[in-house]
This record gives sequence, C-alpha cells and structure tokens, in this order.
Amino acid sequence: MSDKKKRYLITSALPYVNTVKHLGNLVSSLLPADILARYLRQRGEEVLAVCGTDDHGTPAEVSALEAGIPVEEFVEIMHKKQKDIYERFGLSFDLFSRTHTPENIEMTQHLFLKLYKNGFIEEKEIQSLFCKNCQRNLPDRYVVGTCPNCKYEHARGDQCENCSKVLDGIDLINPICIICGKNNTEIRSGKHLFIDLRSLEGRIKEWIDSHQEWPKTTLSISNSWIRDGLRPRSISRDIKWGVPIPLDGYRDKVFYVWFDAPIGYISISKEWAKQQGDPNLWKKFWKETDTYIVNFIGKDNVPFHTITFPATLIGANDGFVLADYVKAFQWLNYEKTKFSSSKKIGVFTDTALELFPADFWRYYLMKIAPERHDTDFTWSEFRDSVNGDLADILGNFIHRTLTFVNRYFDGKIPKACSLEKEDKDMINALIDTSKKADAEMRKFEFQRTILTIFDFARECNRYFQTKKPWADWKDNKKDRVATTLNICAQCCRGLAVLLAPYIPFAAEKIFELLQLKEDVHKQPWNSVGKKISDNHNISKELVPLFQKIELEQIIKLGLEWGGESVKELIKQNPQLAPSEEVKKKAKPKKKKKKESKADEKMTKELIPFKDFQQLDLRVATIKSVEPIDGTKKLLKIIVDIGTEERQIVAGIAERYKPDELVGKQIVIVANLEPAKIRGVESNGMLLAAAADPEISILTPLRKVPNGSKVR
Ligand code: B3M
Ligand code: ZN
Repeated sequence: MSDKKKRYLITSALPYVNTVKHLGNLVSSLLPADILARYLRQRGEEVLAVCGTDDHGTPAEVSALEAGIPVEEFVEIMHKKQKDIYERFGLSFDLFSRTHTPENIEMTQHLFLKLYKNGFIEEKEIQSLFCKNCQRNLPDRYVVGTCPNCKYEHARGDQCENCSKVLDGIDLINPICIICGKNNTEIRSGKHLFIDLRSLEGRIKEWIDSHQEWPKTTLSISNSWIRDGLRPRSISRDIKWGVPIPLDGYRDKVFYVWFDAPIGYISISKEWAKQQGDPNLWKKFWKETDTYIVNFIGKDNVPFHTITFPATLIGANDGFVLADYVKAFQWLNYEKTKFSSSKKIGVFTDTALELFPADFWRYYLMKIAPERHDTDFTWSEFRDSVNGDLADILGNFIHRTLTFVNRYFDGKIPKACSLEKEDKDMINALIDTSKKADAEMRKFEFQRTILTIFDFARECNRYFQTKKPWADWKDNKKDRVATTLNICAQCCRGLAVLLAPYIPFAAEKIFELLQLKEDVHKQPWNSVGKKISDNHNISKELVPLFQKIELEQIIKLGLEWGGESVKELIKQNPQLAPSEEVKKKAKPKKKKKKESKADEKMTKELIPFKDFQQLDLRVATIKSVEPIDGTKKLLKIIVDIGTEERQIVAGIAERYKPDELVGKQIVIVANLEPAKIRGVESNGMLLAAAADPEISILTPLRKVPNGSKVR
C-alpha cells in the first residue's frame, strides 16, 4: 500500500444475486474488503468501500425460472436477503447496492459506446445452440450436458462444475435445454459483439508487469492468460435479462453479465455520490491517480479483473484509472470437500448467523483465510478457535482484568505505581504489536495480522498469570496490584482498538465494559499507547464477551451439515455419540470410493478415463529441500506449482541429496488429501519410478510453466 495516495477505493466481488452465499464466498472478498475498510477508516483515511449484488445474466434468469417467479421480482427479493445478511455480519460498505440500476445501465452503455467509437468492438458470426422446442437460443446456463473434458453429465453451458473447464454450449455432448428438459437442439449461427482484447494486450500486460507486488495467485493466473495470447471475447447474449445493447442490429440482445458486473463498481460509487448530495464525488475515486484502488476477489474472478475489465477501461479511454492492487484468494474448502452452492455443501451465510454470532465466523474465517493456498473449514477447528482463542484467551483476559478492578478498586482503574521491567515490557509489546500488525495489514496480509494480534493477547494472559494480582492482594501489596491492573486495563483498550476491524462487535463491547465514551472504530492503531485516565469508572455489570460452544452442539452440527472432523470428536468422546434417531436425521453420507491397496503388479483391470482424470497432475519446480530430523528417508520439499507454493514430504532421502533437487522440475499429484508424515504436513506427492532400490523422479523433457497440467 502506498503512503503517497490520498484516498482509498475498496471493491469486493459482487456476489451473484441468485443464491445465498457460503462462507467460502464471504472469506474471499466481502470480509477482507470490510476489514481493510475498517482499518483505513480507523486511521482517519478517506475510504469508499462498495459492493452489491450481481443481478444480471443467466444465473439470475435461470434461478428465477426454477423458482417460478418473474426475474425482476426474484432479483429484488434475493438482493434484499443478501444485503440483510451482510449487514448482520457487520460488513460496513459505504454502499451495498446492485447492478440492476439506471446508473449501471447508463454507465455500461456509455463505456460500450466509447469502446465502439474507439474501434475495440468487433462483430462476428458465431454458432450457438437453439432449442427447436422452445424456439429460443440457449446461452450459458440455459443448457446442460456431458462435459467433453471430464465426461461429467451435468455440466453447464458456460462451465463444468466438476473440472472447472470454461465451456461453450455447443461443446456439450447430449445438450439438454433446461426449460423444456429435451434434447431437441440445433446449432445456429448469429451475429455477436466481441471486445478486441488483442489490440489492448500490450497495455494490459504493461499494467500487470508493473505490479509485481500483487499476490502470486493474481499474477500467475493473469500471466497465463497473457502467455496464451488474448483473443476477442464475446460480450453479447441472446437473453432478455441484462443491460440492453444500444446498437442497431443488437437491440434485442443484452450484454454478457461479466461485461456489466465490474462496471457495477463504478455505478455503485456514482449512486453513493448522489446519496451524499455531491453527484460528482465518485470521480475523484475513479479518475484521479492519487486514489489507491483495491479489488478483493476469489481466484476464479482474476481474469475478469486483470484482463477484461481493465480492457474495457483502457479501450474506452474515458479517464478511468486501473486498480492498484488485486487481492485474489484461493479456495476455502468445507471439511475436505468443495463448498458448493448448487449441491448445498457447506455452511451458508444465513445459517451461519442463525447458529453463532458474526464475530465467531469473522475471527475463524480470517484465521484460516486461504491467502496462499486452499484451506479447510472444519467444525472441530471452528470450535477450538472460538473456545480457545476468543473465549479462553481474549475473553478471559478482559473478564479477569475488569472483575479484579471491580473487586479490589470499586470499579475504578487504579493508578500505576512504580513500573517494573515486566510492566514496561507489556506496554512496549502492545506498541510493537500495533506496529507489526500495521505493517502486515499494509501488505494485505490479513491472516498474519490477526495471528499477530492474538499472540499479544496470549502475552497479556501470561502477564496476568505471572503477576498473580490475587496473591499480591493477599500479601497486602496494594500498589503492586494497582500497577498490574492498570497495565492490564491499558492492554484491554489496546486489544479492542487492534481487533476492531476483525471482530467489531466484540471491540465495541470491550469499550462499553470499559465505559469509554469514544468510538472504538475511530481509534487508529498507533494510538494503542493512549492511556485510560486514573480512577476512570468501568462497568459494574460484567458479562462474558464470548459464550463457549459445547462439544455436543458441534457434534450435532457436524452430523447435520456433514463433517469428517466431527467423526474424530465422536471417537474421542464415545459418550456423546448421537442416538439412532439423530443419526437417521443426519445427512446421507456420500459413497466412499473403494480403497484398494497399492498393487505392485501391473493390473489388467481397466478404469474409465474419467477416473484417471480425477488425478490433478501438475508440473512443479523444487524451491528448497530439507531433511526431516530423526528420519533417514524423508525430505521436506517446497515446490512452486505456479499458483502457490506447496510443502510435500517424500521418502527419497536415501537416493537424492537436497542440492541435486533444487531447481529441478518434477510432476506432482496436486489434489491429494493433506497428510501428516512424522508430524510434518504434506500437501501432494511427487511422481517417481520405483525400481527398487532405485528411485527415479519423473521430470518433463522440456521446461514448461509451473502448474502445467500433465495428462
Ligand atoms: N458475480 C462471480 C461471483 O459471485 C461474480 C463476481 C462479479 S465481480 C464484478 O463469484
Ligand atoms: Zn427447450
């Protein structure tokens, strides 16, 4: 983040309106965007944070059709529902609006006409599917069929959910119209509009290349698009729901949803400016180079933010500036499987809030934020984090401090007497923590920041425990107790200030208990050293900050929503095993694949191609190698797989020395379940020919980009 910029514009990916989002969506865009906005506002910076529902396109039209409600009405209901959920999560956008607004229609048409005038729009005749039964075109999600890539039978016309391949309806095998459910389609050709990315490639590349500080995920996906060469991309669709195309010959069509959705960031800013009574206010955020723009997105949205949307802005040449930082997240998984909206796997934002307070989710999700690699939500770890970190560490420290101030000093913060080394160390640690957290936050390291702040909370507990104010009180060392509690009270205030962006509700509660009149959200992190005045009265009605989660409750939830981690808990606590009745209600478990023992002999049994395709084999470069203490065979290897770095453990130490491996390209299985080998985490497996006693590691004959698929 640059200190030279005067103001900040923060955007969070606009969630599709059609379904309530799951926790994976929350952690990869909405929540970190809110945390950054809150942090910057605390610093007194000028911030505009915008978000809204992505209302257009086939996702909304198809869901409305399934629900049997006119699309406009459907979108209205779902928009309100999502908006309400995010408010309850404490997401503090300056405006959460939507893309189906007059502002967005106007801005989208305006930018399109500029692109057209500047010669960046091409017309092309293309083939698409037409349903003879319904007498209509079947773009994107209007058609399902068998994926030509992985043979999954329910692939959508825009993308296969199983193998993620981006598809075109005409690629599908056995295409079925989702309206009439029939395979009565034919391929027809028609004219469509394309944005000419080729002519803009040079400028897009230059912009990407000038941002080497971006996360690896963002850079590697963007660079792979550039490496493949940019091609014209279609921006028109044969559907009714969307932004109408203002061009003769296309007036019955609308823009592709990904054309108008990012323009929504601009139009929502414009709406906000109007609401402020200063309709031009948005321009300084979008058209002045001293604004710092940050986009928060999941990794599947990278090309739309680093290639197609910038292409729109560059080609339109209308004075818009491009993002300064594009923060892309990897996936959050759910109990080792993929969150899935369509299959209803995982925890959804509405249910989450019915179960536990927003701060529980906000804390745990940021603690496991998938910033560098995919991470896993588990019920068991969620409970451990809430009970262990929030309740036992933070809540306990605050509660003990305030209880003791009430008990010994009648609810008045006592004056510190002579400070010992440990007392001074605590105050220094508080200030150092704020500096360290600040530096991490300014690098958009959201997970590291929260871990740093909690390390300090642990330190506070240790201090309280070592100082033993209860023992000093017994020994009549009143001055000493006063000093300890004074220091602790300062730390309580400091923790509230530092934690306010992450767990805003708890931070407010701490200020309430301390009876501090100021707004915790307006106290910058570098003010953590500010003292609460001596004899300041705190609340006498103390309530614990966080309610612990019972083991039984989490077991119940894990069974209800599905969760492998819960099985382990039941094993450890057989007395809590659910009754038969509960088991019956539990979700049917998915069939487990047969586990066959590795067979040394070449097997004659044939497997379908799709089984082979389940393996995600990738080329990786070895970055570093270390022996694992106490083992003869094992090496800990860090490899670069293009989108991230991985740690894998391999039993090759007897045949390979670390030096001869570093820099070599190898092939790994990238989608193996993580395992712990001798206590060391392994996320994948390298491929090697096992010709006992020789082990020969497989390597590509020619150098290829890391992450290249092996098939
Ligand atoms: N609606 C995809 C999604 O919800 C898309 C993001 C738009 S950002 C402008 O993941
Ligand atoms: Zn049909």
